Amino acid sequence: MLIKRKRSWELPESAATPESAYLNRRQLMKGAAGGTILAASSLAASSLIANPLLAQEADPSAKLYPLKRNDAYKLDRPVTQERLATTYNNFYEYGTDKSIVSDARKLQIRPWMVKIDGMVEKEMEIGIDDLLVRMPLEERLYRHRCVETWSMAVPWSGFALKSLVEMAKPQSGAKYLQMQTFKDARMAPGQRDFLYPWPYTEGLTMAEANHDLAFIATGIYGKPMPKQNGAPLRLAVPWKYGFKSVKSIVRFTFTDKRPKSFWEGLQASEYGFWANVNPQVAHPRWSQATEKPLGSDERVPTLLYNGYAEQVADLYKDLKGERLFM
Ligand SMILES: Nc1nc2c(c(=O)[nH]1)N[C@H]1C(S)=C(S)[C@@H](COP(=O)(O)O)O[C@H]1N2
Ligand SMILES: [Mo]
Repeated sequence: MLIKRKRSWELPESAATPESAYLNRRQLMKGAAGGTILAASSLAASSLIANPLLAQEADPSAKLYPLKRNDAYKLDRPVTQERLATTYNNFYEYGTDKSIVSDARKLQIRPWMVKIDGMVEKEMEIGIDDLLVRMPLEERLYRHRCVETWSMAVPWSGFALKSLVEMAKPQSGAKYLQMQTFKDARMAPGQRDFLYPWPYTEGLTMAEANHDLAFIATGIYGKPMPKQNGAPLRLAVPWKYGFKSVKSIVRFTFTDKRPKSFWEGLQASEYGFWANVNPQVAHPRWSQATEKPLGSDERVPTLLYNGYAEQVADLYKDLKGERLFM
């Protein structure tokens, strides 16, 4: 059998060689903007490089944005530059390095049907634009901490996950909410790699899904979600490592069985179901004590539950036997 690659790699590998891809990109941008006289065509090209959002086709939901910010969600640090948060991405469907912006253009975001199934009163399917009309949309400032130790702070647009749960009317026996990314190798070349357990899957307990902080993001920086960030809808659970925040969701399944996530399926000894941020619990191969905000030259201390302990610690008080931080 053909094994293309060894097994202890992936997320970790980029932790070891962090921002090289991004730095190259930045040099490219500098070069493009540096010339004083630019022909019209190269001017257009350089603005595409400088702002990948411009390089995407118009999003039919664009008129909904920007949304009113909910000031209850505050940051303790500056907002990450838009250009960094929208060009330095993890999206394995489009490749394992961080520079997947141009590959992600293959993602077709309309029509986009979202299925809600499993232990619900009535299974349903709803198009993204109908869903956006039904949900209470707002903007929130959230931190994001990748297990690889880079971090960012961004304004997400979207709605509380609990609003979707309410619409779904789960049965009383439902214990977990499983969320899945689309599976279509024609628009996601990475999915041709059969060593990964596609589709990307994540899950939360019902208590987590109903927590105020659990958010479905449909935009960022006051605009519809760029493809590379997980258009047209992705999860944002800021007290957990970034891999929990599954992108480009097509299915929400209510179930009484704990979902097995993509990363658990690959390497259960390193990536678990809970994945709550804790600076004192090291990943088996590196420390989680500090992090590097995108765009910063210095590492800063990582906080318990990524700074959201006050809001979420209670969710876990009766779960001491669980591996909550992996
Ligand atoms: N479908 C899917 N969702 C995903 C991933 C992925 O590879 N595929 N990567 C995860 C990881 S590891 C992180 S850190 C965040 C990155 O989100 P961003 O690119 O918007 O910063 O998306 C998460 N969601
Ligand atoms: Mo991540």
